[in-house]
Amino acid sequence: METMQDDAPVGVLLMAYGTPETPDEVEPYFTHIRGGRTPSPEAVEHLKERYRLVGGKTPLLEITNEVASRLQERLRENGGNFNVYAGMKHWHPYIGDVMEKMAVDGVHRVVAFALAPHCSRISLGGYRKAIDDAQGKLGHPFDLPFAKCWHHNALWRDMMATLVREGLQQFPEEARGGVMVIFSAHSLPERIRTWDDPYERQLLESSAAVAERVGLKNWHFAFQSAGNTGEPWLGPDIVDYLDTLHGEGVRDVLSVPLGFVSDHLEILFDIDIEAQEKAKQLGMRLYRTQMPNVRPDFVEVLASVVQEQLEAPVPCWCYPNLVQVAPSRSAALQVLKK
Ligand code: FEC
Repeated sequence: METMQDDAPVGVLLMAYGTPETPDEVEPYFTHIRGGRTPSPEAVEHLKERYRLVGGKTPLLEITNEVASRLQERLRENGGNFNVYAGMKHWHPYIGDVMEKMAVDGVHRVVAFALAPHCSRISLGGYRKAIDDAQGKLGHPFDLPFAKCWHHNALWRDMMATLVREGLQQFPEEARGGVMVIFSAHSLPERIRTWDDPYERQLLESSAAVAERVGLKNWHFAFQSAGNTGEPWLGPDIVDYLDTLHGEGVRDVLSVPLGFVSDHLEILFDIDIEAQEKAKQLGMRLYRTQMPNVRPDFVEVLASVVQEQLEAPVPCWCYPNLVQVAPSRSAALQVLKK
């Protein structure tokens, strides 16, 4: 039987959505997203076309790997004993395969969280399931309290406020006061309302907190990237919402996709191509904030999420009945404090 070693590294598992690397990978990737149901050939072609329009593939994996490496560097400052890993929900390297590697590396204590700040059972539940499946399969004694959402993290809200301030600089000074800021996040099927999912509430809370930090008067929240699954999804959709704003006389818009943390298809296509085209048709000026990607202040945000999770794990709304056990504090954890 395996025994836990005190000098084993603490594992940090950053989880992201996953992205296909080639056009041939689009169909199996899409099938995985759909829980094994093969999409229609038309839907696959449509998705391939979106990848083609953003340059053939998206940088999601590279960015996630790079941020993992920078976070590891940060956590190891002053001798901290951390290994940071990146695992994907819907494509390689799958979360389960990465957890196998963590077991081989002798990791027992793990902090795992999705690179998505807000909580919904549909979204975070998929990450949780990937972890549970891997734990069941590996039979390795991981001490792994599932990380909650981290939308309330003060450093993240401060960083988002900085991104909004920087984003506003793209407009001429005299226009800035009239810019409408639209915060957005991935839409989900409307049925999440029937189980009192906290997703919408958290998104509005985050948007209001960031708006308050910047001192914004003109802001709204809209959803984006709704799927085509034959059931209603949460709205308003950002592209349609541009029509509404145009009707109200708004001409300058700053898009702030605060539900995401890196450049990927939902940003590079849905905002930079689709929403941008709509804005152009309407004669509106649309700029977007930079994504956190590998910014140093984002690495600090992630380090603080790790620290918070190690010190005081809070039950995740999606799994309120799970008993959350904090990994015991050790010297390795103290180094987070500068
Ligand atoms: O750059 C890339 O290649 C990947 C971009 C990508 C991210 C992402 C994030 C989220 N999704 C969320 C929910 C859903 C639900 C469905 C769904 C479908 C897709 C499809 C693609 C896709 N998502 Fe995604 N999502 C990304 C990409 N997503 C491609 C399939 C084609 C389409 O519908 O557009 C519907 C599943 C179904 O059909 O049954 C639900 C949520 C997030 C934000 C949290 C996170 O990042 O994990 C929520 C990035």
